[in-house]
Amino acid sequence: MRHVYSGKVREIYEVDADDGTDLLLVASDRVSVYDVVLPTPIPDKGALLTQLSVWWFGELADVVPNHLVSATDVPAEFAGRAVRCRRLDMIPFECIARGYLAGSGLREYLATGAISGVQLPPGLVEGSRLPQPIFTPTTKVSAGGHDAPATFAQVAAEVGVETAESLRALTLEIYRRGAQRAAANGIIVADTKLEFGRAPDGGLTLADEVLTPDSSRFWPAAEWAPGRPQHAYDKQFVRDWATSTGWDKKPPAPEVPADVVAATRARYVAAYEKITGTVWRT
Ligand code: Q0Z
Repeated sequence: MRHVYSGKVREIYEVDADDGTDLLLVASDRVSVYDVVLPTPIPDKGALLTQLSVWWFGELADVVPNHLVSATDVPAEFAGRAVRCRRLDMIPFECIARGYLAGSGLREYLATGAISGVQLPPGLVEGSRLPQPIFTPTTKVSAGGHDAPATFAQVAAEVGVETAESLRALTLEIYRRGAQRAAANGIIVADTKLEFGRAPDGGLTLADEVLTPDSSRFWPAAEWAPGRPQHAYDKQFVRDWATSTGWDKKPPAPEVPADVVAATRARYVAAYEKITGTVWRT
């Protein structure tokens, strides 16, 4: 097993397989707030997000093939919080679908009236529901830099118009499925970020993690109120607590008290249980 990449809260390893090399995507229990990783882990967060993503791969298997090889054939030290997956030739864009206005999409809309070249009506505010979900890809920028919006034409110029159309259709269909299932259980999926690659046979394949609170904005539907920043389904307690301490949002972050850890863990468990309709173990 060779370590090949570290993100803020996840790692990638290479592992030998019968037919070459597989990747191991390992999710930690670390959580980041205001882009800073907290010193206190959230127990089971890595497993909850990994198992939610694995559940979605199964649910979406009729829409698109995925990179998953096994969620159980992983080293014992990573049990439950890692997936073995096929290494793909990755598409060099983040495929983002948005149904609501937030984050970088909100900033771009306020500055230009459009997001990634998709024109939107005037008068929308932070948290507004969009007239329909839109495909707003971004270029991938390596460590440090921020992803930049890409228009559909830019994606098409790089990967071909046929592939760009497939990416848009798949991204919007996956968002629709996720948003519908979450909404039926009190969770708004404001947006979601997907990664695709090509398998050796050339087929477009869904990769990375899918419809988790780390790759998407989950909002409690009961608290949705356009015109102000929305409450994050998963991190709201820890954000509110961090603000209440007077922390300046620069590293290092303070240790998180046990009640805030427990409330945050309960949110990840609730998201998993509401979306999958199954009970989390332990
Ligand atoms: C996914 C990422 C993570 C940091 C590369 N099946 C695949 N084949 C080739 N590359 C990837 C995948 Cl999933 C790939 N990422 C995103 C995942 C930690 C970054 F666990 N980067």
